[in-house]
Amino acid sequence: MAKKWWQDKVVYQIYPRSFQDSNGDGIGDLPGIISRLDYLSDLGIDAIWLSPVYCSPQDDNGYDISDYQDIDPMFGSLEDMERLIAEADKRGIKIIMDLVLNHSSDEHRWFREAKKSKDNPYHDYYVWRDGEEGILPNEMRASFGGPAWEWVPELEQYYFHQFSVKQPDLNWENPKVRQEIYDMILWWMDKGVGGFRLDVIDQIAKEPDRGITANGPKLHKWIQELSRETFQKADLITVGETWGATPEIAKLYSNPDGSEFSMVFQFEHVMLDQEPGKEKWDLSPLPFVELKKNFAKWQKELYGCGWNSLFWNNHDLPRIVSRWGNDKEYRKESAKMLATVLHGMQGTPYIYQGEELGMTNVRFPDITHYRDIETLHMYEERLEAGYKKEEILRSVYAKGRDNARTPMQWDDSKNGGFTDGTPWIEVNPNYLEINAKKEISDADSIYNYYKKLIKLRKENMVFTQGEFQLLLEEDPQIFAYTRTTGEEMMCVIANFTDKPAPCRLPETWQKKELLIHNYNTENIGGVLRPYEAMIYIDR
Ligand code: TEU
Ligand code: CA
Repeated sequence: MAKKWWQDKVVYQIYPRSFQDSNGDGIGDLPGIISRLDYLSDLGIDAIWLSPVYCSPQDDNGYDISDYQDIDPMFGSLEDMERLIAEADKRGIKIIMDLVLNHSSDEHRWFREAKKSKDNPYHDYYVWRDGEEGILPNEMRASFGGPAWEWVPELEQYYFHQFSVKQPDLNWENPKVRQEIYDMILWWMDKGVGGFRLDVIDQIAKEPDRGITANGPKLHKWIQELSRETFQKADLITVGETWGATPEIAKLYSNPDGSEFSMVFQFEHVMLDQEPGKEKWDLSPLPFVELKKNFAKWQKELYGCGWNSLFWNNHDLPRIVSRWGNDKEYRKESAKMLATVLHGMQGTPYIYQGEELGMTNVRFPDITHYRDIETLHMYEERLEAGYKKEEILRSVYAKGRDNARTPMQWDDSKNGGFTDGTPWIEVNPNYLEINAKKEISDADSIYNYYKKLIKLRKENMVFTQGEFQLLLEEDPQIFAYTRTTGEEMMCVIANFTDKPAPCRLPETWQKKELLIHNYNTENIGGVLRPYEAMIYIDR
């Protein structure tokens, strides 16, 4: 498979409202991001995936867009966006915009028109069903609670929404909708954006009458049209968000012929600590051996015929160091170990803001401190269903999306240097201990470890090209694998637990060059210390 320009790049995700506030209103903004570009450039990343900054009533923090071609005043202006693209470009950093194409906001002009009458030219931009009040077209449920159908009395029709009531689904069956979308994307491409992340793109081809949400029959036909009409006109980096992807499907999405996307986010590993048929809030432990086998499956199946994205975190997921690491006595070791294991694999690594600092989950004392629509709905639902408050909070502490959304911790000044005003969501009180300023100045920090991993990827082809082989498959503590090209071989070895781990690896590796190691003192053969991780290379 011919190498693509983006294959050795590293992407950093910014959740704009929580990154850096510049004007004291407590909400992060574009000028704030611009002021932190040097920080990102120093880290060594190549692209920024920017969560949505378009005009939005913010029902779902910008994933409900009311104007795709303007910036919400809360975040700045179109000029600020152009300046961000230009300033990032000066530092060799591309901007990846977040496209939410499955739904718009109910405050989008299209939807306001659509609601006026059945023969309004925009009516067919959305998904409607005739009906009777109180008798839903079917049983389908929306992601953020309640039915997926909302009654509009003036039209005597229901509209379909897979997410909140304020996120009506767009009707991709309508060629006019698709054309509007392509024109809008071309307009952004013209502004010099370097790529796109496509929100819940596997749900655009829904067929509600058949209960189909993800992976509808027309999905790939439409994605290929979308790609042909837009991305392929420039050499962009594109990544689809696809909760329903299997390796089989991901090979289509990331076909090296470029007919769909560069790659997709797949979520199988993220769902391993959730039992089938249960919700993510019903906590269950991570089956570690399954995790290894799952990664190995994706690494093997996409090798040479697709491309993986590598991530532990995003704005919807809890902080990885709290989730599968240890955010107490081994925060530093486990954060570095998790980074090692992920960055050693084949694919494009995504770092979520604060991950490089080892930022942790947050535990607010009660629900009034939380902001996320998903968490708030779930809380109400579970209270009604008879759960105890403490029990629900335990789920929120483990899985709530606000864990990832507390403000970026820049230094030990008020609000962690995020804002002079009152932050829209409270800063994690551990900012005195965990912050960028401290991390940058400590040579042994998590930040500097990430920096080194990013650099290693650029310097050693085996990171991007090597073939993956899982070692010690059934070992209950150790995650180990090799990556091999014709010239080089590297070996990633990690203890995933807080207990010493006897390591039955060929000792010869220990005589090879050590690329990176999360402990300062040499490993004494035979046993890995808690969360100990390293990468050896044989040239
Ligand atoms: O997320 C897709 C999605 O399905 C999420 O609702 C996910 O299931 C949930 O967060 C896991 O608990 C995307 C965006 O990343 C998310 O922020 C949006 O809320 C959602 O789409 C709707 O646009
Ligand atoms: Ca602001």
